[in-house]
Amino acid sequence: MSTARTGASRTAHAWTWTYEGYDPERERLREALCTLGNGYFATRGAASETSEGPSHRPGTYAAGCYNRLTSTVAGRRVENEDMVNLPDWLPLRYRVRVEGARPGPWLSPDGPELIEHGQTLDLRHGTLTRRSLYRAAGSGGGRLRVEQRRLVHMGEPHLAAQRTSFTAEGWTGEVEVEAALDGDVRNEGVERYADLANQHLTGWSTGTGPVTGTAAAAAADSGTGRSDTVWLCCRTLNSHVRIALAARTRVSGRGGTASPRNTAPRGGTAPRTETAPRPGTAPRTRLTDRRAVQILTIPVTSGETVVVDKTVALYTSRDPAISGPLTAATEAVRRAPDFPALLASHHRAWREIWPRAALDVPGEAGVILRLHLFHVLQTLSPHTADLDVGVPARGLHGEAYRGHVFWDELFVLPYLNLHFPEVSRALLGYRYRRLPAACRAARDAGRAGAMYPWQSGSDGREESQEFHLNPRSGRWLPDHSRLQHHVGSAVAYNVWQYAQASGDTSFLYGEGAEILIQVARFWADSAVWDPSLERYRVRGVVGPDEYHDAYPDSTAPGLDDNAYTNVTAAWVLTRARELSRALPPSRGQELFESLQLDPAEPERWDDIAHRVHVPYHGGVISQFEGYADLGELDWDRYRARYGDIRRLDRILEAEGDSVNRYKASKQADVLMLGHLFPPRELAGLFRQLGHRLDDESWRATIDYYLPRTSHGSTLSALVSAWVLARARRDEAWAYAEEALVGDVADIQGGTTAEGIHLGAMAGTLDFVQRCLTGLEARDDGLWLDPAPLPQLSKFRVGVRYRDHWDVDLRIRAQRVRVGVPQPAEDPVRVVLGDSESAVVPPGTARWLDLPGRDRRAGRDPGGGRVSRVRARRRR
Ligand code: IFM
Repeated sequence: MSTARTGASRTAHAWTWTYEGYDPERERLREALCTLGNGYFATRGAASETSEGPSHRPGTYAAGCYNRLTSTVAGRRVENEDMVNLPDWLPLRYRVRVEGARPGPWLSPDGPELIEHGQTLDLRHGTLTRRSLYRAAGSGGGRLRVEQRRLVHMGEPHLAAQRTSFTAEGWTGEVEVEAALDGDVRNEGVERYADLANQHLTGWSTGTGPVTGTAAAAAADSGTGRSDTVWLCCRTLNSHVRIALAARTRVSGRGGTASPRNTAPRGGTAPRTETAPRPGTAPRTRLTDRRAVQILTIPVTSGETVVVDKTVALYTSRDPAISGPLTAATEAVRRAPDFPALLASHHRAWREIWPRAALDVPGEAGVILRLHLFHVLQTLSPHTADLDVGVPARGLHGEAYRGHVFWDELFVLPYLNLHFPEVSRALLGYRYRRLPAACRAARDAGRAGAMYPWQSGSDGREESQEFHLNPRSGRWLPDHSRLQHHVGSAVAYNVWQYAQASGDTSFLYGEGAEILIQVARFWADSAVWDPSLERYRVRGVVGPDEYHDAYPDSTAPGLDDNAYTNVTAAWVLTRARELSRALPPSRGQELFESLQLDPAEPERWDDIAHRVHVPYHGGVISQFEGYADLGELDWDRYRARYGDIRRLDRILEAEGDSVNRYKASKQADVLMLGHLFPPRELAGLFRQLGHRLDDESWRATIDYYLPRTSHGSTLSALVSAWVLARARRDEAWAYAEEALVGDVADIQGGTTAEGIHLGAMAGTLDFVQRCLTGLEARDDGLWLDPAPLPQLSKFRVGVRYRDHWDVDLRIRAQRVRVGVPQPAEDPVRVVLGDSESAVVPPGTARWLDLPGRDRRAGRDPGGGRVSRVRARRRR
């Protein structure tokens, strides 16, 4: 193995992530972490030289582009909808021909010619730069130095580009380059799905040159070979989304010449056209039904650098304001400026975005947070505001969970609300447009209101699989995760949070009210009165802890009275009732009529919101009714035996046992309540339900569940850090650290390679933004209750609070500074630590002293003042 492939390492600076060396074992992880995207589409950071072999999983995904296929698993036919891996625009391979010698082999990081390799992800500018040094075969010690810079344009969401520079060192001859658009791709990014159908594309055609008419005209026009542009179009098999890519490949920096030699195709079917050799810089083309290849042979002398620019446009038939994707794509590459100009405008677009996402945290935590921010913004950018898409749990970075939308948006929207509210609103629009599907699902289940699907894709039907594979046992098992009806409360919660942060009453009273009321109706109709308990009960559900999906030895799936589900349902019912009263009268009447809402319904909501069952055992909240009867797991034994027991469910199933028998959670479930609701609000909710939840009992709950949680989801460490930051500060950092390194260190054992964990990434940003600051954006002002950790005691966040675009918050161990920029008209009212308030006029900043710690823990320390003395005008 060459030195370049050993000792591969990563170094991170404030704005760059650099990987030195080539490590085939970790290449797929790097591909995920070096993904470039713009909210419209994203491309994994795969090598352009090869797509072959187990180390490479190139992938390009357009937000919201799904297709449905049927497979046979465990003797049954199952249907799955996947985010489609689109034709690969990256391929660009090369080889050298030293003067007087035969052509060398095609060069790739997997080959023996590799001497050095490294790559740098530049977060500030949104580029990936790959650097390689190869032996030049037949040159007697000469080398080829290659540098490739790639972008997926943040300003022009349909464009991407790749500049590859070749420098001959110690030899003279030619560099032969083959650039391609490759439509021969499948969804092969996740090994567990290998038994499932994965060919989502069909109906390929390729051609050259610009296209002004229909695809048929384009096809007739193809094959002239006189253009520097090739195109490829195809469609998805069942959803019939038409996809078109066009690529323009040019030599710059030095003229190239077409070579008279033929080159063997890299696979696929035989060439349809082979253009005649000709001088000039336009490449030759070779078109097969699924590949459009451009070939360049570029003379080069020792010490000289030649540059090949590949500019690509991607459109689909889902795009607005186009006559067709093929015309749009060929037109876009025709009009696209050269690489330096594209790079400059791409930089400009990022320069506009970064200030809206201001988050300055010192040290390594800050560097990782910036990477998380980068990937969140690449998945959900300002372009998302124009799309009908939801929050894909694994970003646009891989195929895990098939690009589906879960409750993970609960960890994403609260961050976006305070920076890109228009994006949050669009994401809620995705849910609103699927409200009819959720109402149908509820009706089919014999319930009223809206039952949002646990996994959502194109049209809002339930996309959860019916069977999942346990890779440990090789068995396909029934999947009951669709019983996670709490996802509806997450949607409702996001509606409320968005409205609070943005003040967007037109949304709240409009689409938002409909969502909230229909989710409330679902809970009201799901709650069944139990006279023996004198409580309402919600039966047959699965909570956020996905391990428990049935009672031990029961043949029926589902559990009763999951505490998280019931308490959040009570919250939804309360908000729905409140909102139904607060609506402007005309809108209220309209809504009651259109939803055929009986005026008695809100009364019933209120009753359930006060009397839904929350089970307890031994003084702590039970995760669900009957939890107390489960056995204790011998955690030490399992750790000693298996090491990593995050996927305890799989371990136990492979042993012929079931995790349903044990007090063992995959992820924080009851504790999620402390993530959603600040202590005051949570205590109030429990009071409403007739229970006392004080600091002591909440701490006891945390102490009970943490040691019984395996953290088999990246969300779990985040939620644990969140609740500990308020309840057991000294213990919070260990979990915060785990949440921070979750993806960069791939701590879930290979899952990041299949796509980043977007919820956890955004959740860490929100951890700093809302948990450590105690920030609540309310009608009457910005409420702050900072609880900085010793390891994260100094940071800055800029937030957009309603009409105030750039409220600047600086947290220090003992103080907080609130700055309000000049152009605002109104001052911002700040409420600190529950009682003290200050007013910060536009153009000023104020330092406020933090109240004492004891006070934040719920006891009155008798001290803690808001300092009113340090207000000063901003310069
Ligand atoms: O939504 C999550 C769930 O909470 C844990 N398993 C993965 C899902 C998608 O990220």
